[in-house]
Amino acid sequence: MTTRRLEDALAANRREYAQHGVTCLRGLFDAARVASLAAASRDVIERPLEHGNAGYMQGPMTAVNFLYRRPGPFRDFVFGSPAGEIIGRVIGSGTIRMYHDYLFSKQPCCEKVVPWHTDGGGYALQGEMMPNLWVALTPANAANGRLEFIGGFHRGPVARRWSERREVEGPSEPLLPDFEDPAEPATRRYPRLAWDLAPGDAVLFHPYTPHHSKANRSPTTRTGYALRVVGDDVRWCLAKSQWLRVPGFRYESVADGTPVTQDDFPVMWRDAAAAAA
Ligand SMILES: O=C(O)CCC(=O)C(=O)O
Repeated sequence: MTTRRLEDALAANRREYAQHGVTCLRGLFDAARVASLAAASRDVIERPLEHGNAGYMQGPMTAVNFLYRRPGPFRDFVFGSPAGEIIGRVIGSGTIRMYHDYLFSKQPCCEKVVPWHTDGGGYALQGEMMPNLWVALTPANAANGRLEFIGGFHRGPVARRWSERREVEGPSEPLLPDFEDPAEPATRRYPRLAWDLAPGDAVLFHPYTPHHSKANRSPTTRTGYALRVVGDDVRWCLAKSQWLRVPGFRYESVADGTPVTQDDFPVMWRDAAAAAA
């Protein structure tokens, strides 16, 4: 697709992302590439540690990260698909760098509920341009644990909270509201958004958009490949959180307030027109 056509195709997504902090992207990735990712994901589910690192939810569900660091379909997708350009054009960033990836899979009858959280709260980074592109590799729907979002919440200061910390941090850490409580004002105020996805469809969401996924109560597997990326306005903020540590990265080598330009975070896409201007 030409840049002009892609820009046009994404106009509604840009508006939706700005308003709700999440947008659904349908059919933008090559079907053969998605099929190759889906096949690779089945290998990861069988032998997770041969492909990447175990995330903290690995076990009750498949949660394996840094797959893109090894040659193969995940790396090819990160650097050879239009994912970086699509993200950059929706969020308005001239450069998109890889921060980390995650394969998340729930087998049939997987009871694991991923609780409400925001991704940005767990990074040693500050800024708005560090979204998550979650690409469906199987159908994802209400029965098998699709992602659900709290629309518009990212625009309020309270969104800089991270619910899962209630278990691991002290009581001084502010909490996300309990979106499961119908009496909670935020539950009434903000819309709950979710889309059924076909393989190759994706949701792109802001780092401070609360999201969760329920158990898989269906007979089919639900798998998604999540890319967490950084754009132009992102800066190191070591004081904030080092909950998600990037393996091999020397955190002591960076200073708060400096941009993320280190080789550990390779460029996925750069807007050639903006760079030439
Ligand atoms: O795939 C899931 O169920 C959870 C994904 C998620 O929470 C994330 O990518 O941040």
